[in-house]
Amino acid sequence: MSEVVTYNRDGSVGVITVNYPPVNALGHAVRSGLLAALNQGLADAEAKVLLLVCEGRTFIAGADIREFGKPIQEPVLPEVMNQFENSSKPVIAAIHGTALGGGLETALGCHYRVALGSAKVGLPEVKLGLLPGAGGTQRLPRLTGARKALEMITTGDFVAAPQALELGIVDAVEAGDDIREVGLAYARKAVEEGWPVRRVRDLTDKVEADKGSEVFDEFRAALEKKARGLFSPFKCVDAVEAAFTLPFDEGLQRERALFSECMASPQRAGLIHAFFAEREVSKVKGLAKDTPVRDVNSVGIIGAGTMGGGIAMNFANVGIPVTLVEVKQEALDKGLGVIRKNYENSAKKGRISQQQVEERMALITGSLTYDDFKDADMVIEAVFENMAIKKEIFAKLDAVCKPGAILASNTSTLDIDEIASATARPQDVVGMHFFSPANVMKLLENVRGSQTSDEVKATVMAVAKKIKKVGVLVGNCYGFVGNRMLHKRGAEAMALVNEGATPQQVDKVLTDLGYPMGQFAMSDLAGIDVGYRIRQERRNSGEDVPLSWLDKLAEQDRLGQKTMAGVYRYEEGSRKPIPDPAVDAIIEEFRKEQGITPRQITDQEILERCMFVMINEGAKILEEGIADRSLDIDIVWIYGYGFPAYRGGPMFWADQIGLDTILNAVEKYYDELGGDQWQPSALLKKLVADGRSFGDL
Ligand code: T1G
Repeated sequence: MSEVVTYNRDGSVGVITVNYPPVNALGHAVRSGLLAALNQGLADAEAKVLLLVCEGRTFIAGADIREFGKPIQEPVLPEVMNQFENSSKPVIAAIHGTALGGGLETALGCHYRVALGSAKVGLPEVKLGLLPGAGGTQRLPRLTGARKALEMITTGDFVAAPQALELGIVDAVEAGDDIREVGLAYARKAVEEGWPVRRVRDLTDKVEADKGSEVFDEFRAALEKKARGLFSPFKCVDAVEAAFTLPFDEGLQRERALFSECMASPQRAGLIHAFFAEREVSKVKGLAKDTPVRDVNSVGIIGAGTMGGGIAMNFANVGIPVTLVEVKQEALDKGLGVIRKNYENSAKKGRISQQQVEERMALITGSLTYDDFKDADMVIEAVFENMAIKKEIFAKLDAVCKPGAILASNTSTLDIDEIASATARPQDVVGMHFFSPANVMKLLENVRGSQTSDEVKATVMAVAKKIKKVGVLVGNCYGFVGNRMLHKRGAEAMALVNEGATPQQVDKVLTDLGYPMGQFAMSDLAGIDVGYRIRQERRNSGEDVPLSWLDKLAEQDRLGQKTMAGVYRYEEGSRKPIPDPAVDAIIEEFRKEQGITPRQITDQEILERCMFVMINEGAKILEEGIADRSLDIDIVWIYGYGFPAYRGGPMFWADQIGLDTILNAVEKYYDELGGDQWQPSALLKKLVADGRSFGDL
């Protein structure tokens, strides 16, 4: 008998218990243990009904994702399901926590399902580039009908127990929190009342009702927009459709074939890499797991602008009071007004209640004085990207804030050590770089200064989790990880237009790769003046920053969406970027001034120059220890800039392309274009020489 699955009898109920922390995933030991326990239950004459229950935090949460990509070991899950379904004795699944993927499929292979009121169920395989591969696409529709099954399987969304009851996915929802007791009571009832074996595969009414339905093509059409570039959502529709066109066993075969297609796709590899990477980044290299974390029960924020207001909302959303300081009442009122408007919009969309709007607004207190920060556990500065202003602010904070208060800057590029030098507590100073809009974007790029204490590092990572962000701890350099790479991409994109490409050609190459927005549409969103100010600051500090046609736009007040014209033009009430011949003229004039003869530029060159320059910079970031692992860079780009998760992040994508290909291109552009950005990274060269990848680091 395996130690992860045990069998025992309680009266006339044979109990199969899974105990495989952390989430009872269906690893090989669990699968073979389930079969062994089932056979024990079937051989146990005293057992009239069998009960499947799990120890720990949750019912089975799915296949063991760590096994993917490795040789499959018998028994495969569909085989386990078939044996449970063909059991001569009724089998009851008792669900608590989250029954997901293969976990829900296991429950669907049983004959009855009882759940705690707090339980959730779902088939989230699509989020991993897969589809339910153990009968879920054939059994779920037999309980819910086509539309609900398609919704659940193509979104991967979880369904709460009460709704699962309504949909027929579970047969009963019980109060209480002891799933074993709830399961046993339900199973005893089945014994007393003599419930028969009831196989989901034999249910036909929903199949008959939806045979020939248009719903499959309706979902395909909707996915063309929502799931652009993705592979598995469309395979999900094909698999569910088979439940309505084929007999059950042939439907299972169809599902298996489609599942294998998804398993083989690079998108599955990318999405699973992203799944684990998102969890790995919270385990900071060199930071002991038991590093003390300071309490953060009150937060101060300086600056009630777009960023400050958005940051304030993150804390109010989780019940942490915020003091929001501005220098002028008018700016403070405006900032508070924007926050309220954002909450009211969420209420209008049904995302939060009106009561929550008021509760959250009540947690945000406006102020015009730093004195109101004196009791704050953490203060976050969110003002202009100007070092002098920031140092002045941090000196004042150092004087006002209590000992042990964490002083954080939301700076997106500037030197944390220099900011810390304005205080007597550099060990308490840290960067917390939020991404705009701060109340929406999931990434929080936490930046350690050279003197930032381990406690402060651990605390800002814990705060990221608390405010439902994905926190990544990075080192201190110009632009840290995200913007340092973004600036290289931006400079190449600008140069490509100088040389002959159009802005829309460059943007299309990037959106075809899977970004939600191209480089220049993003510049229009952020504001052309933002980049212009940064370039001017760098020019004023003596850096050699080439002039560009974008500077011309800024100088002509074409600042982007906020002026209805930037790189693109915008119509009233619309954010849709429309190419503007006036910009083509500005670009042409700039080329003439610079003596540039425009040339045809291929999409491939645009892709390589925009993306490989970033990867080369990412390799330098790893060399310098600014990022500890390539997966940290992947997560920064997925959650900070919308890099498509199905490609796993820029560094994972580079590994899939092959680092030798990347290096050859970098060396080619270094020869052709020169410039530090194309100087091949030493690490990249070493990895290629050793035949290794970023993922091997
Ligand atoms: N396999 C292996 N490890 C898993 C896992 C899984 N399915 N799910 C979670 N873990 C690990 C995770 O890496 C972390 O490890 C720990 O458990 C806690 O997770 C045939 C093919 C269940 C809602 O997609 O959504 O079934 O970091 O930090 O926030 O059709 O984990 O502690 O070492 O996320 O409380 C389908 C994925 C698989 C569910 C819990 N199932 N998991 O969230 O904790 S494919 C899923 C989750 C499949 C079948 C197909 C969440 C959670 P460590 P956590 P959490």
